[in-house]
Amino acid sequence: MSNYTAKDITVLEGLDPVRKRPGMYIGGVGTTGLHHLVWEILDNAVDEAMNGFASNIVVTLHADGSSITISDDGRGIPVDMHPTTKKSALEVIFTMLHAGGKFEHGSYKTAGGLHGVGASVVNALSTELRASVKRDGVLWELAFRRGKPVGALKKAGPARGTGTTVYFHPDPTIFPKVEFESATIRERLEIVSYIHKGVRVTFDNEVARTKEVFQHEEGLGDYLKKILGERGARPVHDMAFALNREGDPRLDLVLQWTEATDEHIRSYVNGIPTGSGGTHETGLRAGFGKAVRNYIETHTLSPKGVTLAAEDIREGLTGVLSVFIQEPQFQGQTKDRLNNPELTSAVDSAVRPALEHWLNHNRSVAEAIVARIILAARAREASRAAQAEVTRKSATSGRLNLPGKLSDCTGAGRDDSELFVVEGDSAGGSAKQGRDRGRQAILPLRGKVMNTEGLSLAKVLENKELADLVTALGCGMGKSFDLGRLRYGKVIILADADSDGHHIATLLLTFLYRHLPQLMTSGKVFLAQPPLYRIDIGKDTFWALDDAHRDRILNQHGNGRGHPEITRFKGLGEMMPKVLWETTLNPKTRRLLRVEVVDQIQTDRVINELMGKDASARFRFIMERAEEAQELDV
Ligand code: 1YM
Repeated sequence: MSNYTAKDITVLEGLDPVRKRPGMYIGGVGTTGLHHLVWEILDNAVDEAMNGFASNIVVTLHADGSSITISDDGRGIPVDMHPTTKKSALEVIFTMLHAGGKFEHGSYKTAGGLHGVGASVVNALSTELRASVKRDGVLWELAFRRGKPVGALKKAGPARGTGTTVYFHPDPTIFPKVEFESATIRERLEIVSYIHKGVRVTFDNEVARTKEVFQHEEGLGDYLKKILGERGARPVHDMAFALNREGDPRLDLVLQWTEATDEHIRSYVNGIPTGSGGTHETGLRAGFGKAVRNYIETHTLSPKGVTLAAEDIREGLTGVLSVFIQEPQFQGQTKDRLNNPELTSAVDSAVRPALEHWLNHNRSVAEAIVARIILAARAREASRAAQAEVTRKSATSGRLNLPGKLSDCTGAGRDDSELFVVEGDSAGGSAKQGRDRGRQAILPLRGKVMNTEGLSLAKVLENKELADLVTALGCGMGKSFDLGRLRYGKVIILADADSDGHHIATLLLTFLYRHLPQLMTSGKVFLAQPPLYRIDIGKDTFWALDDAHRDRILNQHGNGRGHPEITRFKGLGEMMPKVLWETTLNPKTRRLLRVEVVDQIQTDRVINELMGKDASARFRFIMERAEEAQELDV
């Protein structure tokens, strides 16, 4: 291919058909058709860069707004004599339809222009076209009017370096409006610089008197960063997945899962944007879908109680796909959907194994992605029911009715206020009397809270206790969750220090983790630590959280100070309001545990495994995790 000779060129026919029916060759004579002329010449320069011979492309939009010059520093279009036509190769390329060695031979024509007719079509539809070639130390020039050569190929002088420059002015008798849109050109050039990494593309806009240089060493990786920045989407993993496959089809891909709620994929075929997707995008979705599912199955990360849908895997996914194919077929109103059926399996079978391999070799990244996907699935299940709940609520009353058994706080700004979710009515009574009513609210829950693991939000909200809790919190749930509407600064679970209490705390945490996960991850959920023992030694009183704590206190303070008096509380309800205040409620003396979700996948799995089994094991697990997080002395 690099040893091009004139005999490689195949001649088909002259340019009359192009001028007679321009729409057949460029799709139409409107703005899109007009810009096709630019893309055709640009594609030839880009091909030269793609094949490794050019590294600079300059596009100049001239001051008249209707003429363009494109140049590259490649080998220069060949100028030698064509044996059968006795014309220079340069002339043949610009005057013969479907002419060109590279279209028919091993090196493929990658341009995405309609019918791949290239330079001769642009020439046929231009009042004036000038081609100059620097090759073998000579500057060659050949000019055309409406597709016909004006004079012979001439040596215009000596030349340093090599390259091709094409100037053209579209024919106003063909195009109703000959005015280029600089934004359209700029956008295409920028994309070219992302798709063909390293190539330096300059846009010299003489209309606006601006000059821009686009060059990206990281190619699509840089493009992805730009898209993430523009969309304000925070990645859920550091390293993006990147795939670069040479061959047919050539395929370049970058993927990154983000916290955004929608999917955002941009795709290109031969450098042309396919805004309506098509067969290549279908293959991409099938490929990453299967890769992720395989990974989840292989590592038994499937969440219980919820089935992963394709939309869960796609949620927050941001990516760019670029493919190069021989004969693209475009479809749809705006011809921006790829229709080549073979591309679906080609892209699928390229993406799936590569992504699966990458996930398996980047386990922490993979786990972050899987956690993101499981979260999406849970939120989807939750939102369906939440939607119904919101509808029901607003149908029955215009505003949120606070539950009757909530003893709300009377003053305090929201950040200062606290909601204590308390087990049982009698404990609720002590807490209500012992609290600082200005800033502390009490919501008593009757008896055991239901186990919500694996339940849909609709089922969960049939439970009065939990529905009341959600109402009191005020922040909604599922897709309508809004942390800004949370009515309290802290949500504190206050349960007995015994195993029943632990069970209830666990059930509540399970509910919050599953159905209001953002509340958990925002660090607003706490566990109160009521004492299990009161220990009086002499004049001193100590409070112990559990047996071990009791023994430590006795060892430290009990020696030689008379007989310690130990009282075990049967429950919070037994505690005098004043004692409850001193030990558990008073911010100056109490200890709170902040509940933190350190590792979502782990937490998800363990909650699944533990719920339904031994309650104390569950609680131990949650306490351990809570203690891993910072202990608070408020
Ligand atoms: C501003 C537009 O057309 N550059 C360009 C075009 C060609 C070559 C180099 C080239 C290609 C080959 C060999 C080859 C073209 N050559 C042909 C044909 N820039 C622009 N730069 N030597 C030079 O592919 O073998 C068509 S375009 F047909 F001669 F090969």
